[in-house]
Parts: sequence; structure tokens; C-alpha cells
Amino acid sequence: MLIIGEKLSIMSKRVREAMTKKDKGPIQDIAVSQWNDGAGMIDANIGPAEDGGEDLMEWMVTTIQEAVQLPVCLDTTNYSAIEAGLKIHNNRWGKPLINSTSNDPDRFSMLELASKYNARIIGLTVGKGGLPADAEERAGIAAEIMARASEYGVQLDDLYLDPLVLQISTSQDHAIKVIQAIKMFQELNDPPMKTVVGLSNVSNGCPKLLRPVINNHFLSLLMYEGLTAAIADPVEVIPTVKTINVILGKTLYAHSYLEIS
Ligand code: THG
Repeated sequence: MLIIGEKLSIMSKRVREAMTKKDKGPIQDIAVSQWNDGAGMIDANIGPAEDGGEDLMEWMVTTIQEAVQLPVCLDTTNYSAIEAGLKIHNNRWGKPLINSTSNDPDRFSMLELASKYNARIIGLTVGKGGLPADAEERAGIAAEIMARASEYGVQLDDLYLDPLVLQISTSQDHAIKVIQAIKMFQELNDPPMKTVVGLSNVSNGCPKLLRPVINNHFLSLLMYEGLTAAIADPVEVIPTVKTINVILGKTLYAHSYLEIS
């Protein structure tokens, strides 16, 4: 299970201020703690970044990789900001992950970048219009994204399918459909397709005390269905990841299993 640290996000005030001031300290502190807590990749969510997106993503990737030996997930809709990040990404710690392409024609060109820079890429199973109604519709969109990835020269092994997690407080019926979609996506190819979710989306808008409870139980169900990766807070989810890996027989039980990385 790959945990992509979610905390370097424009949604956080501390991160937003550090990005504005180009203050490396807080960015590197957060990157290092996520690494120590078990993240295998760091999400750099700079928002739409319509002005100065290239400089900002270049600065984020450099700042993060000065502090941690991990690949970066480039999280923005800004094409040129993604390209700027890919150009300076240090692939020694693993291939970068473009976040994301989808069935929206405006996002097809992200596949061009994945092919050109030998990057991995997330395929969000949404189109330009409304959200898919059920798991079958998500799988249909996933198949279209897979076909398009192949046309652009992106290997299916580098594509991570994302069903798009919605908040349970307003879209309760979507949670079970996301779990079903994770199972269905894998069946679209042999070897199975890789999958990813933005885990904390599920508990957005819920009381602070409930959020980790909902996030962790949702993650358990998704792991049971074979989820490959989650954008999440590593300090919050790593005990669940380790425990589910023991229960599913992916790691050998030891009394000290929570302490073993
Ligand atoms: N799929 C893909 N990418 C994504 C998402 C997805 N990127 C963004 C998002 N969803 C995943 N990242 C986050 C990051 C933070 C939070 C939720 C999802 C979050 N943060 C708290 C908040 O805003 O209240 C705490 C912020 C803070 O540190 O103060 O909930 O689905 N492909």
C-alpha cells in the first residue's frame, strides 16, 4: 500500500502562507514528518495556480526533494506547472505522478506529458459533465481512459485509476460505489489495474473527532478490495495499513508489527 502524503496542500493555511512567501522551512518540516510517518510519495497540491504556477511547482518539487528522498505527486490542473515540475523532478527516488488526467478533453494533454517525461499518471474517472452514477459507469470511463493512455504511449502499469471519493456527509450513497469501483477497475486488465483514492475527501465537513474514524474504516474496506495507493495523512492511517496487511496475510504477524516499517 502506497501512502501519498496529503498535507502539502493549498487548503492548509500554514502551507498556503509558506507557498506565498516561498518559505522552505514549513514545507520541508511537513515533508520530513510525512516521510518519517511512512509516506512513500509526497503530494504537492498547489491548486489551479493560474498565475506563477510554473515557478511555484518547480519550487515545491525542489524544496520537497531537498528534504526527502521520495517522488512527488504533482497535483494541479495547470499543464505548464506540471511540465515545470516534471522537468526538475529527481527520478532517482522514483517516477513522479501526474495528478491528473480524466475524461475531460481539457485534461487529455496530461497524457502527453506522462509519455514525454516517463511519469506515472492518475486517471480520474469523471468526464466534463456530471459525476458517474454508479461503479459500472466509473468502469466505463476507466476503460476509455485506459484506451487513450495506450494511444498516447503511456503504459497501463503507469496509470492509477481514481473513482473520486466524495464527502459522506452530503453524498453518502457514493462511498459504497467507490468500494465497488476499486474492485471493478482491477478487473479491466491482467495484470490488474492500479488504483488510488483521495481518502480524506470522504470525511470533509465532518466533526474533527469523526474524521480519522471514518477515514480509517473506509481505508480498511478499500484495502480489502485491493486498493494500490491513497492520498492520505500518513500519521493517521499507517497503523490501519499495517494491521490490514497482517490480517490479509501480506505481512507476517509479530507482536511488534506496528513498530516495524
Ligand atoms: N483525487 C486525486 N487528487 C486529490 C484528491 C482526490 N487531491 C486533493 C484531494 N483529493 C486529496 N488531498 C487532501 C488534502 C487535504 C485534505 C483532504 C484531501 C483535508 N485537509 C484538512 C482540511 O482541509 O480540513 C486539513 C487541512 C490542514 O492541514 O489544515 O481534509 O480525491 N487524484
